[in-house]
Amino acid sequence: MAKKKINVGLVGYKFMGKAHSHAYHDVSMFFDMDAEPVMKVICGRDEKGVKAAAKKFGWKEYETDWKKLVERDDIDLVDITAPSNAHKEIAIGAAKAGKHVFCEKPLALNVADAREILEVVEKAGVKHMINFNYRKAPAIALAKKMIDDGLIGKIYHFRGVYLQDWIIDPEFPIVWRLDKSVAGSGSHGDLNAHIIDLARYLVGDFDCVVGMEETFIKERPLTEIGTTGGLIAKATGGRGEVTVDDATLFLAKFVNGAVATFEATRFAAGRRNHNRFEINGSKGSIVFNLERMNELEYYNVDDPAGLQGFRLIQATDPSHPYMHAWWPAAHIIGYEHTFIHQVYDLLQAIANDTMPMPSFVDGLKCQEVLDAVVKSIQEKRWVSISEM
Ligand code: SOE
Repeated sequence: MAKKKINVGLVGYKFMGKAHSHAYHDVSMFFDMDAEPVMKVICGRDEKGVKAAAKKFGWKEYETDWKKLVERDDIDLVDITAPSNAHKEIAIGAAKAGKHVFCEKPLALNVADAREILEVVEKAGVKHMINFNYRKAPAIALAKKMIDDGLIGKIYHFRGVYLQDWIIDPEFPIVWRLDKSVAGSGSHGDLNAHIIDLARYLVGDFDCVVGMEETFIKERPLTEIGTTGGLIAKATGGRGEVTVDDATLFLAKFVNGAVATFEATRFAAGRRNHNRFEINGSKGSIVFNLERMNELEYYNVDDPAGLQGFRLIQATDPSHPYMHAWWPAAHIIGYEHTFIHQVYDLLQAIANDTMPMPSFVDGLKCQEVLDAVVKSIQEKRWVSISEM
């Protein structure tokens, strides 16, 4: 039987646009799919840039207006990789036009907007997925299975850090990720969003939080128009105010009684993309570090005395999550593969009429924690998630 074709319209063509394009391009080469993605249309405001991206990434056509894209009859799925302040309008427009929606994190600039987006997609009856791609790293999916199988017992601690250093130079210019009106927040929404989601996935729902934040460099050069790409940009002569946090740290309690610490910063010299967590339970511990993303450390309290210690599991065996589709054991995979796994889960869910995970419900729950931390900083107190 011919596979169902899913026509994709992608908004955005920079760092995340490229990662998503690559995922659609490669997914059916490796995974057996119930549906086939068609890289139909890529959309961006700058015609020259989007036209070049369409050619380079393999999209059939391009558009310069997302409103036209979402109204097209030949699009089934709208994928949003534009900056955070554009998520709400595009996601709502796409859902109202009957399209399935896939959106980059964080879902919105605040809880009220995230809630509105969720209401609209649910009312429209479309599939929705948020791109918390680290859930799809085989080692993390394996950690989830080990926890669900009871291998580390009752969880006591989650200790998460997401450390970067790409803006440590005070002369690095103000790109959109440093502009509150576009990004919503700085390291908090960009990096804590990921580790909050991982904590929810692996430990459970949050109960309450208390946090602190710092903006170390309060003023920076402006960005020369057209020079932004990924995490690079050129400075102009003018200067402007940095309106987001450089670092946000917080403590949390989970509903199941576990406790946690979180730290997100863009000022950890030498830490380029250090997304690491440790989970301690009554029967053992699990440690993950994105810089060694094919590995998972596991400690079992029941190992014989005298032989105890952390063992290193290579999460590359064909029996590990997603790894059947790739190479023989220990032929490692990378960052871009997490997007392929995410897109695989999304397309399979659409083909089989199920809701992909993580969905916008997870996007909203993450936003509630993000906003609760901000409220706790503003009001200098513990904030319960139920207040949000
Ligand atoms: C930049 O901080 C960034 O690309 C984030 O936006 C991503 O979500 C994260 O996966 C890596 O770092």
